Amino acid sequence: MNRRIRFASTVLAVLALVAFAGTAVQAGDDKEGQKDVTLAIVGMTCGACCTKVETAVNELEGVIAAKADYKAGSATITYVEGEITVDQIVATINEKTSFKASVPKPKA
Ligand code: 9UX
Repeated sequence: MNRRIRFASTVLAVLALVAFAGTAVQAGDDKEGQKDVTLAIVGMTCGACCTKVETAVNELEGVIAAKADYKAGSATITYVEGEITVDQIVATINEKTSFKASVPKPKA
């Protein structure tokens, strides 16, 4: 009986640890060094324009996701800080596409 209770509590402790570790890793993946930036993009007029911008940016090391919006004239890019800079992303759009990207104005 005693052995059985000890075994059961060990199993519970291991399960709790695994669950906790899993949560910690997920939170780290979501947050550590990851940032979003919304750039102003001039010249996009259709969905294919958006795809051109997204494709150019997604090819970069350190970029996790890119979503352009031609109606808003912007693109939101998720990137890893330390792997790429916002200036490098802007430069890539300006060099690899026919659209004009610029860094957003700093918040007041
Ligand atoms: Mo079509 Mo968007 O040429 O430029 S991709 S309007």
